Amino acid sequence: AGRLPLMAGNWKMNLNHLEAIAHTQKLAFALADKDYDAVEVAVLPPFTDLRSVQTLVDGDKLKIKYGAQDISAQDSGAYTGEISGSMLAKLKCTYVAVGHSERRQYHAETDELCNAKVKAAFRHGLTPILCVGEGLDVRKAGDQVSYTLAQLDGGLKDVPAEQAETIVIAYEPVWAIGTGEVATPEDAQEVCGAIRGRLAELYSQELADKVRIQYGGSVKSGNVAAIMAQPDVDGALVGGAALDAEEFVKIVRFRD
Ligand code: 2PG
Repeated sequence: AGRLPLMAGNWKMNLNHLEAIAHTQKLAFALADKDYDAVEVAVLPPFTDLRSVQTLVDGDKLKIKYGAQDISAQDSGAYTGEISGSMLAKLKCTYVAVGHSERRQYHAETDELCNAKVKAAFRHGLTPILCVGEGLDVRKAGDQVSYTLAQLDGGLKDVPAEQAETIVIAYEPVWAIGTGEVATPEDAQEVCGAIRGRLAELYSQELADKVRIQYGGSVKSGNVAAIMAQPDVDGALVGGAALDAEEFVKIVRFRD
């Protein structure tokens, strides 16, 4: 429905600031010969690499966007080790991931905290990529849709429509993350379609039709096209395969 696909590379805790420069140069070079108006490309480096990436892509014609992997729910103050939305905005980040399953798992992030982070991102003009998705037990019980929609409801609580219409949702089934086990295109579509349906219930069909919903979990150049062919999948959040610049470029060029 005219949604611009968003292919985003989540570097997780990989690549130091010098490696980030080399990697981003490779991406810029490989994408330079193409007009990428039809696909939006973004990278989510560690905080310590953001300045390096900004220096390379600031004001370029390549339209490689970037953002952070997390954000503090607070705006400033005595929160040792946290990074605020205003700091990310100052570095001209476009996106910020919120509630990635690794944050939920290793840092005990709740839906309530994710909701506060979504609001913090919007306060600072950043676009949240809200990550949702079920673990293996939930999938085995067949409860993936209700589980994921509950995370969606929690993350969007009291978020007004004018903000919600710009959010990106990433459906990432935890059992498919970094495991090499990819969801089938039908699995991805089932939940992504349900997410769009819930957005229509929470807001409106017009709004739901605007929101981009990514799939994430062991996306590679070999499986991306089939996943992207699903009607409610509008992009991919790519982890492991995004660390190889050549492979990530192939994923971005899934239509070629
Ligand atoms: C993740 C996914 C996608 P991977 O954890 O977000 O980002 O990682 O592609 O390695 O499964």
